[in-house]
Amino acid sequence: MPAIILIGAQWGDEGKGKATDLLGPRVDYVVKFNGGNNAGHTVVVGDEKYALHLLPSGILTPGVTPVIANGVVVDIEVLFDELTALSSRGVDVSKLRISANAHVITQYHRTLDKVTERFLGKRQIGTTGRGIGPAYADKINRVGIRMQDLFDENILRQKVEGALDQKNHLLLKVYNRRAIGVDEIVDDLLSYAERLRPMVTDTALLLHQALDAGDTVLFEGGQATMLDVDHGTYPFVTSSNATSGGAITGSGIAPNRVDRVIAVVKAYTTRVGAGPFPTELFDESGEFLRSKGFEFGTTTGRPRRCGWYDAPIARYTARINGVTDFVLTKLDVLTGLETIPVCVGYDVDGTRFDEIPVSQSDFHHATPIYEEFPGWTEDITGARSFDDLPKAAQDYVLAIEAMSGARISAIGVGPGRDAIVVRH
Ligand code: 2SA
Ligand code: GDP
Ligand code: MG
Repeated sequence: MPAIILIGAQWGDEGKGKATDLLGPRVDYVVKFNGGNNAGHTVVVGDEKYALHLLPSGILTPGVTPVIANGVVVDIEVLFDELTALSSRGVDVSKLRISANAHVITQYHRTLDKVTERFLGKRQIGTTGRGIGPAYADKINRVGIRMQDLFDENILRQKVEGALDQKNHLLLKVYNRRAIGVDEIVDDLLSYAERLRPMVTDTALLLHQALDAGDTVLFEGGQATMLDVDHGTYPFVTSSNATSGGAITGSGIAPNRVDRVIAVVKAYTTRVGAGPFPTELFDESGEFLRSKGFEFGTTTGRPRRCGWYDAPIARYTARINGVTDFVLTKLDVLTGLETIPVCVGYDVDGTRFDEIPVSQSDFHHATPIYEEFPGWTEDITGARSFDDLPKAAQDYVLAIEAMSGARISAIGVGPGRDAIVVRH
């Protein structure tokens, strides 16, 4: 099983960090291929809790080589802060490798992210404010700064000048902000160059060689399918490809090398930021899920919007990503509910949709059609095999499996590393 892609099935925070960590001992390389420090992965190891943003979660497994591939946008200050924090807790970070082609998030990207959101007013996306969108916009506009540019001062200066030309105009004339100086950006970036040099390499070549040697490579997606810039609820998305296709372009590994695509899916649904969310709850059930599931952003601390499981979303994810296995997380959070509704389709102004409507306006107006399943009251956090689960919990899992387009291979029953039921 040499190349595995692991992605989020819904709007993020499904528990990808924990799922990655779980596969850790069987994996030689863990590759982050999209996004940046907008991600927030919480991994609980014994009594220790780690919150990772820019670094792949696999960094916590001894012996694994973590890789930040070309599809990632890197805030270098955050990178060193995270590396220092992990080192001080005894985690070996010396093997980290970063693509020479990965783009850099600078101060002007962070500034633009924040001012753009403020100017959008009611139409805000609810970004994490980390400069992700503006950094990807520069990449597509061909005015981005790449890791390799940090090793050539002349090139770096030219590129920063080019990038700032338009931005300073915008900051001064439109947003009424101060202009940003070329020197302050160049000096800041150059100050990291020597520390970065040993980490920066051709990661596509490194990963090809690893696969040729029979090593196992895990591609760890940030955010999730419904936040993908092409396949998500645009414009309420992040600015990268969070789907399995993003693992290909974001790393330089070809599609025919991939053996398995694992989607992590929560037993209910959450979302942070704005945008359509048909099963969202505004009553005490939503509050129940938020407080019991501790649904607050790992990066920003924002309360997450909560709702029931949405089977058409799971089926969509299965199709778009070529999912071979689902990891179902947070089943324990549903314990204590009398009945559990599952969305099986939508009503849009009197018309029934069994699949996600292609029109974003329809999706905004979609009212979920629910099927109800009986709940359970038994504590399931100690379950380690499917037979340990109460009959109602087993039936819930089997019912959503039948609707979701791929088998459910593992079930999370608590935040801890060992709180998992493995089925396949
Ligand atoms: P951005 O900052 O440009 O990527 O924001 C665009 C949209 O993408 C959403 N987004 C996320 N959604 C869920 N989890 C994310 N990571 C953190 C976490 C978020 C946090 O793990 O909790 O702490 O708030 C994440 N990153 C981006 C974002 O909410 C916008 O809707
Ligand atoms: P990610 O962005 O997909 O990596 O997910 P986050 O780390 O942002 O959010 C998932 C949260 O759920 C974390 O706090 C995890 O510790 C927690 N978690 C993961 N799996 C389970 C589970 O099966 N049960 C419970 N109760 N918590 C879980
Ligand atoms: Mg998260």
